[in-house]
Amino acid sequence: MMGCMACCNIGKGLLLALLCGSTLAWGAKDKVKGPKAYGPVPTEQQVKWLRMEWYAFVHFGLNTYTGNEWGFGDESPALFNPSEFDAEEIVKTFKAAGMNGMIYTAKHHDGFCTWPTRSTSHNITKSPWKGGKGDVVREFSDACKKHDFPFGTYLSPWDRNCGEFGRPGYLKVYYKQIEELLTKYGPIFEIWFDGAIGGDGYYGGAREKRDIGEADKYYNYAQVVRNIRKLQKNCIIWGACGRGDVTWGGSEKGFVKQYPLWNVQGNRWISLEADTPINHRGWFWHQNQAGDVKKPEHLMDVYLSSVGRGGNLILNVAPNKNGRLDPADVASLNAFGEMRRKLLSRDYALRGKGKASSTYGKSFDAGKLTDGDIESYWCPKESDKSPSVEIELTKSCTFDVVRLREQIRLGQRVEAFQVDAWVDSDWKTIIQPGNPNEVEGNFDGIRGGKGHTIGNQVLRWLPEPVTTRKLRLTITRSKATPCISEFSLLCMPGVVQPESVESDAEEEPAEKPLRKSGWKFRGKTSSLAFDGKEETMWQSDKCPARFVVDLKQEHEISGFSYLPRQDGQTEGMTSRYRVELSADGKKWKKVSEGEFGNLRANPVEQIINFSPVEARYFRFTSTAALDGEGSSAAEIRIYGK
Ligand code: FUL
Repeated sequence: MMGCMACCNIGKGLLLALLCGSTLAWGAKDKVKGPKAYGPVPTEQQVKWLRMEWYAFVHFGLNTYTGNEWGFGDESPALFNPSEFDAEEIVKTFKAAGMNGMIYTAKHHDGFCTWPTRSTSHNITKSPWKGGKGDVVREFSDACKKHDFPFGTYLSPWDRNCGEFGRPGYLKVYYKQIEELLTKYGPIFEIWFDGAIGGDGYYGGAREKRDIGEADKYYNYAQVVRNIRKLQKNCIIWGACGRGDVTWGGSEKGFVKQYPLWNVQGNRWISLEADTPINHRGWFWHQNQAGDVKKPEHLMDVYLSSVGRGGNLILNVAPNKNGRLDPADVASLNAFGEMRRKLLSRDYALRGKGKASSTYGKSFDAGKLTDGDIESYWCPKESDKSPSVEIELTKSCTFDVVRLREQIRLGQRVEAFQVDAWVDSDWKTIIQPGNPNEVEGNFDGIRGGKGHTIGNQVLRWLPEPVTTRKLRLTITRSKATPCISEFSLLCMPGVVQPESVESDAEEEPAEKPLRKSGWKFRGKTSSLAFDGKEETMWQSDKCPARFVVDLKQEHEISGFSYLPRQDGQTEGMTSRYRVELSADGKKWKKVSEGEFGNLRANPVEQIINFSPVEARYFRFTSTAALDGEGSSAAEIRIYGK
């Protein structure tokens, strides 16, 4: 097995990888044939990709300047001027935190291309930055090359700028963009095809709604995938209507939607990638995001419920208007990076002695679980229906995280496992075997979860630390003879506090939310959007729908916030709004109108600021809403003094 590992590690290309894969089923010394692959197996690229574990997402474009999450497509390229942008600095920051690559949004839904593309004039050559000679994709990809850091790109299929969007004409534009990104910037480790597939937009001035019908057909993803394989065969394809190598984890909170997790779709291996922004405000940098950064301990929960369930994690850290990462975001990233490093720094099971209920042969003996070699694996006899291994550690130790890995090159097999520890002269179960019907969703099971699937890796954080010198692993259910490559015992470190830094963003809007006192609400159930409770909400059965709040006295009003419903439903979430103010409740002044983009996938609070206006009455209109006929709001706050 060692020979195999060496050739895979140095990654000498496809031929070696194939040779390596074909010897996998053989024990090197005794030539005993191991089990054949079961079900779909990952490609060499998918294996490599899974071992990256986590990397950065970088949302940076015109939205950084407008405060939008989804630009409409009519934003001026003149806004883009990140005078202090330093790609190398950003790459170094990610690398120092322990991340293993980065993916940059070369084009988001607003259609603005941050490289000098020939496909559309809506691009960076029209921006003042570097006198129209700038190229963000070039700077990031060069910096990544210099620091030996994999570079990937996100290219939104939905393009709210292009007049041809939704028609065949757009496809030429889009295909050209894919080709440019895959031929001019060196190796791309992953290309992202976002699922947001259409709706309203600027579309060259038409300002209308465009429906593309079936996305898979419209984009002809079957052909797109074939073309990408020709241009860059090692590039991992995200999405592409299920034709890619990797698919969405299912939330934008950073967990893969459920555990047990199977990397199988039909007869193909497909991996999951969980995505989330480090800041609670959204994917792009926002002026008012300060202080809303996710804490390192929360990021650890994210890690455990993405990587720890067998997927990968892409964590977004967005540059600000100057092109620099926000110090508050970096502080949290570094602190989490340090926690992860500590967690993985020592495997207490390493070199432990394993005694298995059965083995296929010497090359697959139980010692393979603790030899620190990710390629070698323990495999019991096919006739052994409840295979187990007793592991005696080199000395007694205390741990609270158990990590297991399957040899995924032979397919995913294990459905449930159990771990016992020898404590006080008896076996004590420290991980109960999971039942396939008990599904962990959200952040469930972070501590004390059960033993379900393993796949690339599973991390189970025990309810409390265990001290022992002897453990037992039992595979209680498996679709085929299990092939387990690693059994590790780790220790969760204490929380690392982020360095105290000044965020570049402003704190909340300069003003605080107004205190509700004697307010009168006109509009059925509208008071429920002001009761401080997320679980109750304003709901109207129509859209547009509006309500009025009488604040009983004049205030200088300078903003408001909208929290969409938090109950997991999307019906009635306001996607377009209008806010008007009035001194007398009769004559209204529109102070803000716009879009709350991306609420379906990322239903976080939206904060909108505007120039202060003296007013007593506040009128909120939901002018468009998601799903169904109605409108809703979980909480609304009015800012001012
Ligand atoms: C979503 C997009 O709509 C968001 O704006 C963001 O880019 C996220 C990563 O994917 O589908």
